Amino acid sequence: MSRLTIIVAATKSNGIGQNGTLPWRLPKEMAYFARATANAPEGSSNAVIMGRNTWESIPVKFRPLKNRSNIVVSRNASYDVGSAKLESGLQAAIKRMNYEKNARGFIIGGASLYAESLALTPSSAVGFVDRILLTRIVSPAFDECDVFMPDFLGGTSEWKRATHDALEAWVGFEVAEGVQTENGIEYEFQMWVREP
Ligand code: FOL
Repeated sequence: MSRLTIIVAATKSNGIGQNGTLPWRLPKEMAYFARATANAPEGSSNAVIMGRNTWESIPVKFRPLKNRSNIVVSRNASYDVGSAKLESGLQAAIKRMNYEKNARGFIIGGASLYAESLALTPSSAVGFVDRILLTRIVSPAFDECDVFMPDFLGGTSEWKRATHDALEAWVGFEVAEGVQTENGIEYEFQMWVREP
């Protein structure tokens, strides 16, 4: 069973997208995403697993995301992902990540892959999401969002927030602490963990 990490930027109502794209432009936040997902020990690389809509949302000039193994999930076996890798489902994508011996596996979206991966149980053998790198968009509310991440913190959630020191230790670089402001948008870098 491999441990997986979800990375996501979401509003307080869990909005993550609008009209097939990100509702905000946050260059420093995007730089954090790129660095956190690409940072791997010398001689190894991480995998980023994404759904087909998320793949299409990445500007052509940035995909496949450099210095990472890009695995795209689509039920359409003839869907063209160029030099990225195509898998028919989440389980197959995780298996590929495992035999490629990637250092870390990140689920980078979107809504349906977040929901499906959060629902994996430790006994499901292939993988389990035990960490979420959440960038919480504090304000504005972005009420126009039309796609949402599941409310993983609601109800009797087993998720616990890690300290900022633990976040930096895990990603392997210094991360700005507290509420950040970029383009008038307020957000915070957080890490949440749960035990298998
Ligand atoms: N998680 C977080 N924290 N922020 C995000 O923006 C985010 N976005 C996605 C998934 N998880 C996220 C999915 N959407 C690129 C574009 C959209 C996207 C993910 C990545 C992208 O172009 N990334 C480039 C950086 C480009 C740049 O420097 O502007 C990369 O190399 O990662």
